[in-house]
Amino acid sequence: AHSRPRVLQYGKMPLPQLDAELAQAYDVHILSQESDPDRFLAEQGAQFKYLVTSAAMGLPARVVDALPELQFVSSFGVGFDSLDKDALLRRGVRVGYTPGVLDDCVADMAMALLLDAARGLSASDRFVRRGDWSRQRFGIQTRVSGKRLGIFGMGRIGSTVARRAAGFDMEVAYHNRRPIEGSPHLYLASLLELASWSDFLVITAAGGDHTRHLVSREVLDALGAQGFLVNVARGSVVDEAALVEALRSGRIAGAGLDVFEDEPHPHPDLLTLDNAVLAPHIASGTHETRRAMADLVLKNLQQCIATGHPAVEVPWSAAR
Ligand code: 8YV
Repeated sequence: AHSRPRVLQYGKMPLPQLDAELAQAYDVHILSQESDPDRFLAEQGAQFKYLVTSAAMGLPARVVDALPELQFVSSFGVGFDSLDKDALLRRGVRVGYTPGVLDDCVADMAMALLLDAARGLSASDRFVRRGDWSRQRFGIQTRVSGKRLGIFGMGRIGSTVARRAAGFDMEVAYHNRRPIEGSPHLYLASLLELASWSDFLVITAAGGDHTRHLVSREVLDALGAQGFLVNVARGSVVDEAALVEALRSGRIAGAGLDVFEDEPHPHPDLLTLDNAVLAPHIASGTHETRRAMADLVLKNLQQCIATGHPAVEVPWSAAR
C-alpha cells in the first residue's frame, strides 16, 4: 500500500480544520500531544523529514537539532522571527511561510485599532455597559480623518495600511530600512523623525533582533502627548514597559495593540489603562485569511515533498 509521508507537527494549528486536513493527507505526529515530547524526539526524531509549525509556536534550535533528517519546514504565518534561523541555516533546512494572503486583514485590524484608540470605542462600550451613560458624559475624543499616519515598516502590510489611510484623507509618511522606489509617500530617515511627524504611528515592521525595542521611550516621547501607537507586527518591536509608562503618564495619548512582548501575557498594567485597546493577536484571524494561510501551508508542504522546494520560502532560505 502507498504509505503517506510522515510529518511532525510541532503543535496545534491556528485553524482547527488544518489539523484535520494534515492528518488526512499525512502520517502526522503532533509533538505537543506526546506524553513525553523530549523522549519522543530522542526515539523517533530521525524519522521525520518534514515539519509543520506556526509563527505563534515557532521552532527552537533544540527541536531542529533533534531531527537529523529534517529537510523542510512549512510554517503558518508571515513572521519567521520565532523560527531559529541559525539552526535551520546550519542544517540547510528549507522553510516555507505564508506572506501576502494576510495583508488585507492585518491592515484592516490596524485601522480598527487606530479608530478604536482615537475614538474610544472599546472604552465607550465599557462605559455604556457599566450604566455610566445615564450618570455622566463620555470624554471628548480625537479626530482621525485628515491626520498624519506614520508607518514603520513599509512592506506588503504597511503599504496596504497606507491605501486604507487614503480613504480617511490621511497624510502618510514612513520609515523603512531603505526608501521604497516609486513610493508616493514621504520617507523619513529615522524612526524618531517619523514619530515626531506622526499623529498615529503604526508598526508593521518584522520582528527579530534587528527591530527589538526600536520603539523606545525616546520614540514614544517624540510621538508625544497627542499621539497614538498602533502595533500589529510583533510585541518585541516595542519596549512594553516604556509604553506602559508613557500611557500611564499621558506622555502619549493612547495605543491599539494586537501583539505583546510575552504572549499571551500582556504587561499587567496595560489591563488597567483605559487608553489602551488590547486584542489577543487576531489580526489575521478571519475565516477567509486563515483559510488562505492554511492552503499555502499545505501547498508548501506538498510542493516540497514533490519537488524539493516550497512554493513560497523565507528570504534567507530562498537565497541559498
Ligand atoms: C498568526 C502572525 O496568526 O502571520 C504571522 O506572523 O503573527 C499571525 O498571522 C499567528 O502567529 C499564528 O501563526
